[in-house]
Amino acid sequence: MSTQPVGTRAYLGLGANLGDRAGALQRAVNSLMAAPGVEVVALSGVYVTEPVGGPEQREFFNAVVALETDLTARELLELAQRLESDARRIRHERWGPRTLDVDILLVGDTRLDEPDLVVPHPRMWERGFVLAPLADIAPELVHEPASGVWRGVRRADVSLVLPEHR
Ligand code: X6L
Ligand code: MG
Ligand code: MG
Repeated sequence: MSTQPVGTRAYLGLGANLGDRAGALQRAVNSLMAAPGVEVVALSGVYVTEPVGGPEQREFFNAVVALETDLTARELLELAQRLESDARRIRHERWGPRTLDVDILLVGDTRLDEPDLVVPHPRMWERGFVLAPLADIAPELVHEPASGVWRGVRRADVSLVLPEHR
């Protein structure tokens, strides 16, 4: 039995490198499942990834989730920011450690170029910590490296789960 509306396929990138990293990613998935107008349709594996950019900091856990949604990219950004705020994300320095990061990667064929929201995410195609998990659930979108492995990226020993629809 389907619950929520379905519409556009969207992909969100999740990252965390402070506190309970796996817990933060799973709570984000749970909140997305509970959000009106959003159905989570696929979860990537969880990857342990070397931090890119910013200060010396702990390794990240990264994952990608696929949604079917009737929300716009802008509405998805507001939802993403609510999840970050629920995770008590505090912005110290640029590219610094965070309890939860939720990035809008792709929203159907939406193209947006606004000061606070660029879709598709302009740097996603260069980042192994996005492409490795994205390849799990949308391999047709990803050119895997000739070496067959993403640098600085390995599978974590934890997985995300989809809670039952309510
Ligand atoms: C030169 C200078 C080359 C800066 C790259 C790349 C900066 C990515 C910021 C860069 C540069 C970012 C994550 C992360 C961040 C994450 C991992 C960012 C924003 N977020 N590293 N670094 N996972 N592994 O989610 O993406 S900060
Ligand atoms: Mg990010
Ligand atoms: Mg972000």
